[in-house]
Amino acid sequence: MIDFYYAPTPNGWKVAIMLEESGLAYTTHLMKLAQGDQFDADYLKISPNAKIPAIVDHRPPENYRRNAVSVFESGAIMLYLAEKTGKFHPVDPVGRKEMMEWMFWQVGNQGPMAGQLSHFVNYAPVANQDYGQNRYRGEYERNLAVLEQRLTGRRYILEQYSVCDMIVFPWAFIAKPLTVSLDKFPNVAQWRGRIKQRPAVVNAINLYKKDQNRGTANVDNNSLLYNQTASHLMGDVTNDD
Ligand SMILES: N[C@@H](CCC(=O)N[C@@H](CS)C(=O)NCC(=O)O)C(=O)O
Repeated sequence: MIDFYYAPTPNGWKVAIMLEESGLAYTTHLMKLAQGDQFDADYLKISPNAKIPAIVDHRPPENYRRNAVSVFESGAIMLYLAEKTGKFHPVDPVGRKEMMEWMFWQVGNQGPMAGQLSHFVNYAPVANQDYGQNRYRGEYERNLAVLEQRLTGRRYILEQYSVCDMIVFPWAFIAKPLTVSLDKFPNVAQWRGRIKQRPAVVNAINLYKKDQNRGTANVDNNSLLYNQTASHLMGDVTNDD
């Protein structure tokens, strides 16, 4: 059994997709991020960066020689689960190298840029939106261009559907709410449509959908989530501070 620490966000969906696709048994723990569940002392032992997603696997592979294994960071979780199940990852050296390239590209480029764009589109004070929105829309679109070129003549990022598609999909899925049209990126649009209809992906996107933050918690009313400092991890900060 796997404990899955989750909120209905693009980073949460990545792992939800992998869990659904691979048919592993899991228990979802809905994390109320606006209320600060991510700073709970017990959760920080699992996920020291105070973010979702994270997992605890109570039946890790034997060679771990542990009764339970925790994993944080979406890329690390996806690779752990791919290795554990032997599914959705290439094993030949070139395929494996390419998988690593696209996984690291996602967690180091597409994800952070999309996350910042989302911040400035959805949560930043109106007076401070412009510079951030323009910069991160440009970066988000630049990353879409990288993906567009990779998908030329390909159905998936690697030879077959893999953890790379699962990890890249969520932030492309929400292009429209991020104020970006995929009209300029036809390969991405087709790939997105192909993945969106997979039953496992539908289940993942619907997991606790009603608990999505649709802008109710924002910079003006939630200092826990939007004005984080070192004190959030080292001191005693509550939403009333
Ligand atoms: N690099 C991390 C990013 C995770 C992340 O940013 N998670 C967000 C939700 S999408 C979160 O937990 N936010 C809570 C917070 O910032 O306090 C990953 O890929 O797992």
